[in-house]
Amino acid sequence: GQIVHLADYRPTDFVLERVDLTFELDPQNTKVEARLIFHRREGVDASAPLVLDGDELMLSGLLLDQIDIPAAQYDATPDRLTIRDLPAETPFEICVTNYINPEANTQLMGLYRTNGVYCTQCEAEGFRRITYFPDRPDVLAPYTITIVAAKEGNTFLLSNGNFLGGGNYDEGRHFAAWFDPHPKPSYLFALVAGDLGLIEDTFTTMSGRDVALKIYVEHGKEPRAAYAMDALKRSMKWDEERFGREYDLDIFMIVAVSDFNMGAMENKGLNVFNDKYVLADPETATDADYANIERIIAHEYFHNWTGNRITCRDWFQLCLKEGLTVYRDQEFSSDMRSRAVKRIADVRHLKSEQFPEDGGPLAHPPRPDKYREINNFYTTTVYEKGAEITGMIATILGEDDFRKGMDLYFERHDGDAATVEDFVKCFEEASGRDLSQFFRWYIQAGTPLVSASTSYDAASSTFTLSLEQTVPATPGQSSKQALYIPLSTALILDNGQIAAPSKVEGGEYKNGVLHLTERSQTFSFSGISSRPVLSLNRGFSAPINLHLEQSAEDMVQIARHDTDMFSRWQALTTLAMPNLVKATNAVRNDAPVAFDAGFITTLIEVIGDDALEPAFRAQVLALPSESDIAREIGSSNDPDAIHQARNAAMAAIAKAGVETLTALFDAFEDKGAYSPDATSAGRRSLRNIAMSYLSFAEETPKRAADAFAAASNMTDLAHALSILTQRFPDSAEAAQALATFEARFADNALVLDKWLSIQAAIPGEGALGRIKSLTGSKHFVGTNPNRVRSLIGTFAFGNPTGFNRADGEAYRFLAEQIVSIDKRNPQLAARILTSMRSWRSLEPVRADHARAALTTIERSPALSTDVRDIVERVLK
Ligand code: DPP
Ligand code: ZN
Repeated sequence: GQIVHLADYRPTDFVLERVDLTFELDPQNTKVEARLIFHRREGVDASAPLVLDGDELMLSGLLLDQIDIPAAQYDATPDRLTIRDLPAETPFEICVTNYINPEANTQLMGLYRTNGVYCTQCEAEGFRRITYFPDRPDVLAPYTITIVAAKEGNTFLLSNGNFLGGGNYDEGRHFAAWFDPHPKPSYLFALVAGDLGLIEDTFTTMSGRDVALKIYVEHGKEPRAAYAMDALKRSMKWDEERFGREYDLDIFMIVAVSDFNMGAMENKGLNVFNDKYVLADPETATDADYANIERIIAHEYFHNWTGNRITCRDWFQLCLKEGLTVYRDQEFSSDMRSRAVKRIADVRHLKSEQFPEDGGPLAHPPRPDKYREINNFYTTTVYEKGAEITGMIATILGEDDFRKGMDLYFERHDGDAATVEDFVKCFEEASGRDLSQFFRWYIQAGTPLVSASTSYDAASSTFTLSLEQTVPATPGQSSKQALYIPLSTALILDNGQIAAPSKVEGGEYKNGVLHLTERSQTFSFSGISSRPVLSLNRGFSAPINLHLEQSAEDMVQIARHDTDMFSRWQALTTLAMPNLVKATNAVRNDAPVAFDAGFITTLIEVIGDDALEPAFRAQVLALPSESDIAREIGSSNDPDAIHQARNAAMAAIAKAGVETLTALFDAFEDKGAYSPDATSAGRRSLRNIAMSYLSFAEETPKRAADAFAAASNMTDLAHALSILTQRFPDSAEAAQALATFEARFADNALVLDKWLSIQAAIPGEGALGRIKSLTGSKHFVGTNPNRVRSLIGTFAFGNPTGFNRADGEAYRFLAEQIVSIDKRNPQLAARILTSMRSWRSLEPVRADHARAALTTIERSPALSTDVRDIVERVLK
């Protein structure tokens, strides 16, 4: 793995005009014949050779314009094919033949087998595991695909584009041909062949074209694809209405497979999905599963325009398609569900996943300028911070200019492999604004800190807000420039109204948004007749850490009365945090743990307010997570103390609020048929979190055991099982429920993932032994990424006390697992290893154990580039 630099980008020497691939599928010996038409790019030296990428390939045949190329004219290694003396001016055809072994492909990159189905994954660099090719995103061409396979076991032969035709081939074999007229890069290629069940529908586009919609799943699971189909149709409609984007082929297919590294893949016209994000019914899927399916179906569909029609020039531009497409799927979910609740959930996710990445050894800009292994840049920074940046453009420009910029982007760059600069330029032109300072968001890593101080002068009716921004140093970037930070801001008066200042000086303030552009900037608001309460960064308009000295009374005022629901939630979180930090310190010092009564009273008042939607109240009840608290404390963390402190807070809230919580539990019992809609899901989430609290006020597992027995859907069943196992791990009820659950879903791997992850999350000393014994369970299949993520991933990412046990045993266990997983699936191993990224913020004993375990990984022979890249950066 050599380091690749953005600065080294240059276009290919040869232009690819057309691709024609023929596959003769065989589980162990698939023949691939690639006919590629090239011409030399204008101005390129006539002596320049054609260099194609490969990965573990072996060349079997090579023709130039249908004639054998002499051995002296080319060099073939497993990862490169170099051909010399090619025509200077005229187009020519290269025909490469090679054989690959799908069954031996455990990396799940390239062409592989999953449950008897042939399937591909090519993003980012998987296509070069199929054939020698200019495998980079700026090489676009139309593809013709012919698939030949045994009829038996391969009812469906699928690829990108429109179906051309098919029929019998020879004894026992048949074929199908596909043509994708839209020029595309190789990472969007897909092939699927197998025996699958199918559900079908149609969608009529805004210009009146009928598109055939097909979702392929394992036989017998067809009914569980209905929700995905519904989500797909809603996505198609939404993209027409919101962004004017219409689908562009006759057919759109989704295939669900059980072994998949990512969540899903947006291959042109043939999305391949991890089955976890397609299959759902009330008995087997939780509300969160339904929401994820809706979101990811939409995400992959939206890529058809943001990613496929307009792709990336190089992999440094990954956030061009991912940040924008996450922004689009977030907007979609907000329109389908509750916007405020969606925003709260997204910010919670951003803070708990992206902020630690940005504040640790793996920090990188959303648009990095170098990488060693691109697979390691499918990160929450590229995706979620990328989406936040898009959202900030929308905030700075306002809705109309943002839409104009998007329209211009689609119009100007359709068919292009574009850059982030191209994208931002469209918004500059559409709005007339200079976004050059704003662009720093893409190229500077680190979460900015904005410190705010305020004063009010009654005599002049003036409110003053002083802001100062700093961006912390991150690996490779010691000094940073000031960012352009849009801060949605309101001054709230005594009567709850938002003040309308007569004049604002010190910078731009428009439509409720302050434009902070200097390192230090003071805004003064005139005509404010009484001291207002400041509500800053409303809706989390910028992804920053905010330090604002604000009295508890002011925060309570926001929590009770702000018109912005996000701000109300944020005020309560801000109130909670010092309580949780103080309690953690008390636990560590064996001092009594106490909580501010005002905070608890306000919280209980808000959750008891029936005027508020249940899903919002559930978000209010969900305290900052243990990792949020660790991040707030920053250094020398003791995960056991944090856990105890957070539990003590839940117990104190449960004690003070037992009547309200019991009333919520009783009032929101699910009656009637299950519906996955957001309102119903919100009612369930409020009732379930109330039950979690009540488990802290009760001595026995009775309530949870009864709820487990009474549950009529997976949301309630899994939640009851979580409470039983987390709160009463040694009870007979917990053991019984685990056994019942296992027996009832013994043949449903996706549900058994929940059984694995619920157990992997049980805190405390016993966790490691439990994990070790579960790795021997017949339900744990080490080659399946979903199983590995459910058990090992949940343990490492989602069980702070169990994983960070003080003797370091769990780090050593993880190190062994990483080295072993790496041998078959480097991408998966590297991803799980990122769970160690915050080791330096642990107290010294744990940190030493963590370093030692990481060092054993680093010294292990034959590491993949994926794992080597992560372990070296984490240790640096
Ligand atoms: N399939 C992944 C996604 O959609 C990578 N493109 O984000
Ligand atoms: Zn994506």
